[in-house]
Amino acid sequence: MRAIVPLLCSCCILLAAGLTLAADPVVSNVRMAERTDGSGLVDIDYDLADADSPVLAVAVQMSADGGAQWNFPVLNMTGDVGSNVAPGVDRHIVWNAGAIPTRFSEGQYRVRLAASDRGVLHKPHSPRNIAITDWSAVNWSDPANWEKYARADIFLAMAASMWNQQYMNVPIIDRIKAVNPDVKVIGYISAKTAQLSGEPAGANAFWHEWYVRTRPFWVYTTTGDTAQDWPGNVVLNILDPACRTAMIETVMDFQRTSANHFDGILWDYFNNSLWVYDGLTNVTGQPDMDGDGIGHAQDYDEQVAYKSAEVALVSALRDSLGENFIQVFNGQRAYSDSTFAGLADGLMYEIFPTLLFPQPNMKSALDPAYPFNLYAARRWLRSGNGGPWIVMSNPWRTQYGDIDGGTHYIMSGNQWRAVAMLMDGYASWNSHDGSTFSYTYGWSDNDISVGEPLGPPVSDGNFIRRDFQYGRIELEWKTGMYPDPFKYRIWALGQRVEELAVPMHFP
Ligand SMILES: [Ca+2]
Ligand SMILES: [Ca+2]
Repeated sequence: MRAIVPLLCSCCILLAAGLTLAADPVVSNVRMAERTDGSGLVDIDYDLADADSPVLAVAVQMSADGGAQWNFPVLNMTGDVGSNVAPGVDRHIVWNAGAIPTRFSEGQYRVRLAASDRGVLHKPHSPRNIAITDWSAVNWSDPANWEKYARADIFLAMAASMWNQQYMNVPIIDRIKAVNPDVKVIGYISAKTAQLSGEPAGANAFWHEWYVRTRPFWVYTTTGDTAQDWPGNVVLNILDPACRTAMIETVMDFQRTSANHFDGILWDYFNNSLWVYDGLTNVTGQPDMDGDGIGHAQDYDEQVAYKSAEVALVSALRDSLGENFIQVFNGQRAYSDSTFAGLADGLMYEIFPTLLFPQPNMKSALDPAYPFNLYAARRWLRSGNGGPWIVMSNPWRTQYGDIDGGTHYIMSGNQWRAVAMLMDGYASWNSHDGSTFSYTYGWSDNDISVGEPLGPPVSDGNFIRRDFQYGRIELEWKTGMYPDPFKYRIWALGQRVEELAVPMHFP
């Protein structure tokens, strides 16, 4: 069928991603040459050294503009590439460029290799729409994690995990940024509660300090009980300016004194009124923030004051840490309140797309006629700090029977990436370990690079398409409802690189 074999310039660029211990990987003598036999094959040869690692993870990155951007699709590579490459001279990769449907003979092509002695593949992804949401106690002593988490464009981390006794004086964020200076690291902070687990002196250093400083501002219920909105989480009276000050000063002190300086924080979370988990078994009465004997849910004045307090909290943090300190909001208020969202640099959509959006929930999220659609919400946000960031995350796990009768999990992060590619958001994968509300590290099984978008998405009936420098995405609505709202296909250089059409998927 095809094709003109591309003209190529080769160039050797080294990228050793290993950071610590005795010997870092070294890539050298990278050569790229097109075969002259008309086969369309291109040979990429290189030397790989590492004095103390028997195998390395090697990823290819390519540029079509002389090295200005490394977002050219890396397709059809075989040989000494991937997770288990032994060091040695004349490592060999075969690139079947001739099998790529799109002709791309013009351009200044460059190749470089990223080698990791921590097993991390630094594959290109473009556009920049990859998030990591991990609120677990990550082992930050493991250098592999510095590399893993650096691959994202934005990382929603647990602030208390980097501000605890073990790590508060260890510059984890600097180590992550040594791999990728562009990643934004955002720390999770509670917008309205303190954890009872923070009470003991030996508890997590941040949560303990938070507990001590906010202890005077506990909310009680209409029956005098300690108000909680989730088991073990005491509600704080953010209506009291002194409470807000205590919260913000705690953040400021750790941001200043710890070795871990976040780019911003994630407020968890802001709603239009206090939400209380209805499965609480050990709390009587209703939260009563203003102490007038009327429970929050029935107290309109209290709800109005609560919403004002949320604005005051955000504004006070901005006054204290500056315009350039990123604030991302979780919670349903900002999803539908454009004025409030205008105070945020980003929004996190938790359990996306099940909160706020009316059924069909995913279709509503992308429907320009629905007033709180994702395109609209993105326009409400601040954009001066590199954003806006709309992060879609969901730890729930869904599965389907595939075309061969096997059982597969739907990788929701891949689905959210399809959405992110349309509306310039950020997709978050999850480990899907099966525990509810467990936001833990996940990554795509299929890194994709198609370059930058060339324009807005175009809709035609049940189809949405968006073109990129080196590819396109096509989405076709099914029910529009999570967990199987749409089919989609992603193409790079005319080659299908991912498709989900339950019960079929590719690759
Ligand atoms: Ca090594
Ligand atoms: Ca009240």
